[in-house]
Amino acid sequence: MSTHITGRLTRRSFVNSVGTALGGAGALLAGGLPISIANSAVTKTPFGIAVELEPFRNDPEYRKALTKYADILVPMNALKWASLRHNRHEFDFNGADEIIEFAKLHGKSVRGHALLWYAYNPKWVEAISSAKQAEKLLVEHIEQVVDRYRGVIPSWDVVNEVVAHDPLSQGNWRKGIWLDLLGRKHVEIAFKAAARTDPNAQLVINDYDLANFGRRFDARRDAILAIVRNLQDQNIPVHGVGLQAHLYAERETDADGLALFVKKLTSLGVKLLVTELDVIDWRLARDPKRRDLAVARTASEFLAALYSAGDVESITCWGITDKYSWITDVFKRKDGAPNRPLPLDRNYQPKPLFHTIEKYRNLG
Ligand code: 9MR
Repeated sequence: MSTHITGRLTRRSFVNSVGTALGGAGALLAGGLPISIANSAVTKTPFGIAVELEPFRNDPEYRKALTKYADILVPMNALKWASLRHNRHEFDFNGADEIIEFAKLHGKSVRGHALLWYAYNPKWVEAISSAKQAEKLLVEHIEQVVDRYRGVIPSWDVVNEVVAHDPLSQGNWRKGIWLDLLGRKHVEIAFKAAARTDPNAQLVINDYDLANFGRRFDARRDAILAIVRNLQDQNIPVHGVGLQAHLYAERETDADGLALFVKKLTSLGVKLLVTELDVIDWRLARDPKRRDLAVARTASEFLAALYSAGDVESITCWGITDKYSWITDVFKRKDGAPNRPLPLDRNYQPKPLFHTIEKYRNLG
């Protein structure tokens, strides 16, 4: 069922009330952003979970795990263009609203994902052919969505994956409808529209493949830094960089490269968020116990590099249980064994990855 554009969902007081509901355990971050720390001590890094609608609606154990473990909920797909914009004239907020109401009920904060992405756009958007139309549509979309959740979603992935997969051979920018029609200023347009609509929101640039050894990874980190500097040079607000952290267990972490990246971001006054953590285990040996340890080790090396270099504002996993993960669809194992990419197993029992994340969260 679709709803017409109806303006704001609820009161600004929702997010502010989270801290109070927790008996004063809510924290105001440096940027003045309230964040729920329902299950944690004041110094512990908040933990987020990306929520898939299907199990959210149908699996009571899944909802229990969200309630038990998350400080922050992130609609995994429900705020993407293809979910919201079935046609040009209507917005369908139903899925996102379900998750956000649940968050509200359970005192969780929410992150929004994502206002601009080259992928997962509806066909009618892909069919747009003029720059003028594209800009109007993009600005209108961001204004409507950010305004509806003003005071309810304090942190947004404004742009997702705008850096090319391989900047060395492709140039810095990701090809796609927004770059094709608007050029590199599509990023500026998006951040400006988000900032204008909710001046209190934390605005984040989110991307993948930023953690490993190799010139492609160096180039990707440099491209992110260049975009952040460019926005800042024009006085366009950008508050955070989201490291997706879909980590491949067979790749080596570039601890020094990552630490340097964090230090540069910190010196630019930009926060660091882990936004989509999971570990791709398709090439690990089959034995589940050893595999779980290797998965945890991969995450540990990544988190150690980050925590050695600066503050981590939040750690969000792209799901919570191995029962539901995009990795099962995209990175199937040759031996047919089920993937084990997330903190809880299929029976919702914590795995070594869970304890590793806890260990770093306790470092605050
Ligand atoms: O996990 C998401 C999957 O359910 C969707 O089908 C897919 C397309 O919308 O997006 C997946 O999430 C992606 C995220 O939005 C951006 N970073 C990569 C994630 C995994 O593909």
